[in-house]
Amino acid sequence: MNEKIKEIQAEIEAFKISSQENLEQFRIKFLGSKGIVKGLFGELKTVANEQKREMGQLLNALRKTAQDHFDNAKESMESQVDEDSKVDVSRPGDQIAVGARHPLSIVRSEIIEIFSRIGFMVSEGPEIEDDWHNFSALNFPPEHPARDMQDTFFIEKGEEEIALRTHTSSVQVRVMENEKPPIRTISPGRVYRNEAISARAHCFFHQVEGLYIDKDVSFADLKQTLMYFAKEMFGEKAQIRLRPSYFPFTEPSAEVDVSCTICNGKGCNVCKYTGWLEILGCGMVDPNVLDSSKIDSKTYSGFAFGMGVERIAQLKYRVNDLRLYSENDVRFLKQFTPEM
Ligand code: 2U9
Repeated sequence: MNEKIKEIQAEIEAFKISSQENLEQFRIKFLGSKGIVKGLFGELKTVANEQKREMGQLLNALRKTAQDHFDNAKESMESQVDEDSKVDVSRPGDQIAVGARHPLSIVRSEIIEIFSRIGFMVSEGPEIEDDWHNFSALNFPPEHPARDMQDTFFIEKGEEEIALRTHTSSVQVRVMENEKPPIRTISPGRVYRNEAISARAHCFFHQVEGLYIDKDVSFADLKQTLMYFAKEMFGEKAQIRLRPSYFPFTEPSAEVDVSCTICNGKGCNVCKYTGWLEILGCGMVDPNVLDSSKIDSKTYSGFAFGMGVERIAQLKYRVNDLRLYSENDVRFLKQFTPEM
């Protein structure tokens, strides 16, 4: 038995463990419950009593040799894994390129937020409209030039005229048809006009139009609402002025300027030395428009306004070419979201 133990000792020491598979084979062969070492312990009972103590000590030493061989191989294999994959867990991770919000989206959200703080709801509607909601209900006379193919993209001409909406007032006509006053709503959305594309014109752009209908709504309410908007959007120092204008759907109508945000009204090349920048149009809703949507113009009055989101963004960000908004050049787009 002494000889046998020596042979196995040599066999253990010579066993090269180079893989997880080898390691498991070694364990089963020498240290397992049916392994060689266990088997030798079983043979102890056949050994003469006077040799039992010595053999026991030899077997314990053998078991320790096998266990040490196993533990060392396992440990060096584990450190090998780290060495091979060379993972530096303290390294900062790769940066993930995040997208940026589109400037028109940022400005649209800001406009919506400003008006929602004074109780305006948001209403949306279809971009493809019928003649009634886009023109007739808004008091456009049959011969109005906007009804011309040159100004509007028609999808179907004839009895039932279908076109891409030219303003989001059409959405507000739908609100008036479906809801009773008081109505306080804004309609953000894309609108289409048949224009040649240039730095100052595009065949689509974005609007936010507002409508407020109730008993006793006055022009003073309109002015104060727009003053509040201008100060929230352009800062506490902003002033507004109203110039008379004309729209088929409002009477009286006005165009609204804000004091130049660059020179505070002193005059500079942005405001062309006038001190003022045009930002929106507005007016009292024409009684014909109320009556067309079955809102009694003798009981109710209202004001409305409309603005181009591109125009507001242009003043806020000094973007002077409308085409930039739809070219999706990432060098342009990534400039508007503040660093995170
Ligand atoms: C209803 C009745 C009236 C909305 C209005 C304007 C004046 C206006 C322009 C600003 C620049 C369009 O984007 S723009 O080209 N809009 O000047 N819009 S009043 O009037 C309405 C809306 C809905 C039922």
